[in-house]
Amino acid sequence: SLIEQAKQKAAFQAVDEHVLPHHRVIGVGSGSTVVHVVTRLLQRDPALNAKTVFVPTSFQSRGLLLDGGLTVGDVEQYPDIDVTIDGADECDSDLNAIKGGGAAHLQEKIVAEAAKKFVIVADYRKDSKVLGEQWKHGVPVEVVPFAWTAVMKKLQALGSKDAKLRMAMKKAGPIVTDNGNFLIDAPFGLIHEPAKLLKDIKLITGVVEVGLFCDMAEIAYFGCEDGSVIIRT
Ligand code: DER
Repeated sequence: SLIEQAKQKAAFQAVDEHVLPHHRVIGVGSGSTVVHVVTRLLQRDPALNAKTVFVPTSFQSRGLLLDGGLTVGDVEQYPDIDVTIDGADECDSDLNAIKGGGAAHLQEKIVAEAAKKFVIVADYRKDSKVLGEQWKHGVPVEVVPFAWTAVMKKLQALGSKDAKLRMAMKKAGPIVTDNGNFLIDAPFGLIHEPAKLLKDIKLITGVVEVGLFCDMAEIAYFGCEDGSVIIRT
């Protein structure tokens, strides 16, 4: 599809330009765009990959790396990551991002922060001026399960309309993250001050992590319908 081709173009160019031969520890995000990141990594010289440790951010990304025969390590053992590449649900013009569409934003944020450089790869649907323009599912908020109704009330008090506990599709009841927590998707309309909203949500008791990545990404690659790639820094 045009969207998959756009994701692939962005992912391939980002890997080619930011995963360098001297790098030894690479963080790998979660979701569908990073599938193309791993595909490109597997096209590198096997001798280079043999000297490299890849740090996943979910069972999904761990599975991609293991299926590719790549060496997997965790951020506990490898706290100094050369570069982390990950997708996003939406970016604004300052490269603040909404993440967590794939329910993986806690480990993703930890692995992104541990990296010297954080690179976003996405298709054109994620390229916005202001957060909330295109992504209508709200800010993903990972919460301690028994606190979810208390957190929900505080999110509504912060101005979120129609916040919802994320329900599973092929499992009865709510989604449970790789970390054993629940997720609330909290819409806030257009988010003109993402850093302030991040702080306000993070301070709610029972919140584990918030799917707002502010002032973290150094560069973003957006694959376009016509096969071109827009690069924003
Ligand atoms: O859940 C996540 O944070 C993913 O990285 C998500 O933001 C991007 O997923 P996609 O590449 O499948 O759109």
